[in-house]
Amino acid sequence: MNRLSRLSLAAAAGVAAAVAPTALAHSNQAAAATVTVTAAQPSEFAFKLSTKAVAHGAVTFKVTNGSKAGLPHDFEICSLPAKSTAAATLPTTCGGKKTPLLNQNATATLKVVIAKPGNYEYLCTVPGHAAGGMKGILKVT
Ligand SMILES: [Cu+2]
Repeated sequence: MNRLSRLSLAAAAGVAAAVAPTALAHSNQAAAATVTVTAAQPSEFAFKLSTKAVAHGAVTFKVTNGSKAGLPHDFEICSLPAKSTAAATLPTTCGGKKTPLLNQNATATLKVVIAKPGNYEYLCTVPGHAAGGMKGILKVT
């Protein structure tokens, strides 16, 4: 449980619906960060993110499989900060929260809470894909 205790990544779809009454519309809370993710762009075994850094807290990933080859992909955000950000050292698997496997042009929304700043790896869990380049780092400040 230590892995989970250092960072809580919570699937928050249900929570968000439950705590979003109109009374909060004028609260001072920072808006949740949204990151648009396109899998398989600019090349088949890569991800394109709309930003490389977000503030810690609630983060929503809007993921689309932009594969031109028709391959399924998914998107996982790892629960623990990476030990190193050097691409060659990034693991090809991790514990975290992920989208369902997405077919070509399919989309999914992944809502997580990243409690602590750090450099968090993301990857595709399809065997061989992360090793082929479908991984990277999101900086959480
Ligand atoms: Cu993939």
